[in-house]
Amino acid sequence: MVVLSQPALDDYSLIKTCKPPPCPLEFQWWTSHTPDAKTLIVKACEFGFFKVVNHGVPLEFITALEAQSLGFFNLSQSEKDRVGPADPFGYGNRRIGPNGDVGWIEYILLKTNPDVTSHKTLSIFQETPKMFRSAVEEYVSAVKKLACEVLELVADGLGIEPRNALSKLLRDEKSDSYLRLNHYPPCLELQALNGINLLGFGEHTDPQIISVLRSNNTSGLQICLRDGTWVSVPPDQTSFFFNVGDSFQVMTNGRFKSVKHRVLTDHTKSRMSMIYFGGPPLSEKIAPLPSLMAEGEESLYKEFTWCEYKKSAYKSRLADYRLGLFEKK
Ligand code: GA4
Repeated sequence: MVVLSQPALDDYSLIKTCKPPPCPLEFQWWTSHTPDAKTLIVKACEFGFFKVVNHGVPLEFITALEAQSLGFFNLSQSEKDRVGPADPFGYGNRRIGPNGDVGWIEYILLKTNPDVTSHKTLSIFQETPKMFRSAVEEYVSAVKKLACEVLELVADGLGIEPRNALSKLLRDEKSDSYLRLNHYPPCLELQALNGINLLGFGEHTDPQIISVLRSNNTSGLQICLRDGTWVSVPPDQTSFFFNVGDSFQVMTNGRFKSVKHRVLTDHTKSRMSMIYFGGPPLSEKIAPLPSLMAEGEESLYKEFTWCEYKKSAYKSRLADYRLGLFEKK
């Protein structure tokens, strides 16, 4: 039996935060009821991060999954450890990825298209109440539908035909998409130290096409602006936050930006977030869409498949600039 010791408090990065910086101007708000929604959504993707309101995902799906996840995180450590450590699927505690990254977090990472190889996904479902599996399934299918609607609107805005050219990658039964349920406990040890926060999830970009995040009403999520400033995203438990992933940046030859983000822990309140990572099938070639290329425009990136990118991502540290290896010099 291998027993992994937990990292000590000194192993976590401490972040000194001054006054929370204001919300950036570029921060985009989008509603499907706006007539020029397709233009706005393209602008939002160029920025790389936006919030979707009036999304149509039933509130009961959101609250059911939050309650089921909390039920799991409230189990004793030994019960949770039965479905860990994350490999990358399953229950993970403090360790993120296979290369030494740590954060003040515990989580469940699941494949959304279960197959026999994702044994950890199956074992989580076997170890938790039946309600957990149905809450995951209902939530994922509603959020995936929303992500596909957004991708179709983006396709309209960019003039990509057919309009399901992007969304079909997420709808494909072989789509390599994940659901991540994150629990950031409050860090009581740091309560007395005003202005010092623990890093819950270190800075990174998401490798996939698009990520859809919903959190409870606790702050912590920050995004990095082009000039390197970190800004806090005000929490909004009724909306979904979208971010462009590395693959989407490549598919638009750098026009859309995969924005760096991170999570700082709150001293007093626990933060819960659930993120759907929409990825293509493993064999999909990730390359700029021909219809988006101007005459004579060259791809900024070497050719690669999603499988190759993912393998390379799992050899990297969280904060690494993963696309660097695939850029044409
Ligand atoms: C970041 C986005 C998703 O959470 C994730 C993460 C994955 C993991 O936690 O297993 C990675 C990270 C993420 C990128 C680099 C590698 C892989 C941890 C890590 C150090 C599930 C994903 O797809 O990539």
